[in-house]
Amino acid sequence: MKVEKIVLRKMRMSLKFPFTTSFGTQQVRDFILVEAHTPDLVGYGECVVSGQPFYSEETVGTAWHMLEDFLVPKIFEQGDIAHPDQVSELFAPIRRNNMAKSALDAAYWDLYAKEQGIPLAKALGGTKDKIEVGVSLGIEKDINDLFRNVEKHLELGYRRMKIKIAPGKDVQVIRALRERFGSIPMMADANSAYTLADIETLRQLDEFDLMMIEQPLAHDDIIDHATLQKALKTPICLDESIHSYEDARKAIELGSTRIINIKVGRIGGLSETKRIHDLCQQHGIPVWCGGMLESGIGRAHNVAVTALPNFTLPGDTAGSSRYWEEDIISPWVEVDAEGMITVPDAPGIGFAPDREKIEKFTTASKVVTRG
Ligand code: OSB
Ligand code: MG
Repeated sequence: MKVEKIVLRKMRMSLKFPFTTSFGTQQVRDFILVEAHTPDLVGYGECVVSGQPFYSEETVGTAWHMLEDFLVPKIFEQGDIAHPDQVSELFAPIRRNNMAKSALDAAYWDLYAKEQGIPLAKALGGTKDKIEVGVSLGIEKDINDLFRNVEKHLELGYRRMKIKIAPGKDVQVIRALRERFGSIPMMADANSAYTLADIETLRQLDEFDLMMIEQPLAHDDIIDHATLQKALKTPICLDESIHSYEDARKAIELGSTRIINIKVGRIGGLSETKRIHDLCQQHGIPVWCGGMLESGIGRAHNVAVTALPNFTLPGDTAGSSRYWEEDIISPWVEVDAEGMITVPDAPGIGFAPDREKIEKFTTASKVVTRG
């Protein structure tokens, strides 16, 4: 891939709604877009950081620094990159900063698929034409707002409801939803709001037949989760705790998780996604694709990875219109009445970037040319 120019863009978009989790509320989405230009084609990647280090330690500022001062220079020092797997290999000596790394990995994967003239899903080894999706619903002050949100997304066809929980907004909320909506496919995501001292509360959730409880305990834990899993019927799904193939291997070995939420940014890219996907498949651990409130670019990558065969549970990749008044791709990611997204068959991510909208939401940019 003869990349001659890499463009970094700081982006700011506003969500249609404030999204509240156990670690805070966000409505403004600050993130970074990466473009890898050859004379003929452009590969796109989204760096799913946010303005604050609450979900992970990375922010727009730290990722910009890593991209500008280390990752882009490293790519340009290297001769030609023939396959996108080489991007993560090249970055391996640099510790962590996975979201920053992932943005370039994703741009090279898109570019690679475009050069091959095949959809990104195919380039990754995807086998599905359509993917099944659910929706992640934030914490609401008034339970009636949550009821309305669940009702709306059931009507739209979404295949499962993920309910954000936090201490004081857990057992009562899930019970109220079960009483109102019956046995709909439902799960809870705690974003690390509990400790083993809360085991009784977490055990009470067992009664509601949830598909899983996502990341109940600390963001960096896999030991206490193993203890908790032994005390629960409901499967635990790890999100924040898994940053790599090695993390996944150890968590599986310890019995800390029965399902893994794969977020491409959190684990450092699409090549690592494939490795973790394959590992989980060998161990009978289903995976699904998590979300970071992505713009259309990151969303398109999520659609592509979900075409891999062991993404057997509905992901958080809701349609563009759930999040945005204006998205930066055309067409938008759309969910049909059965809660499915059709995997595009155009080359690369298969959704055309809307250059006008990209410019509109760019707050700063930097062009780096191969020296
Ligand atoms: O824990 O999965 C999470 C959003 C931001 C940070 C963390 C999480 C989430 C979501 C939203 O749950 C998923 C989405 O709709 O993109
Ligand atoms: Mg989560």
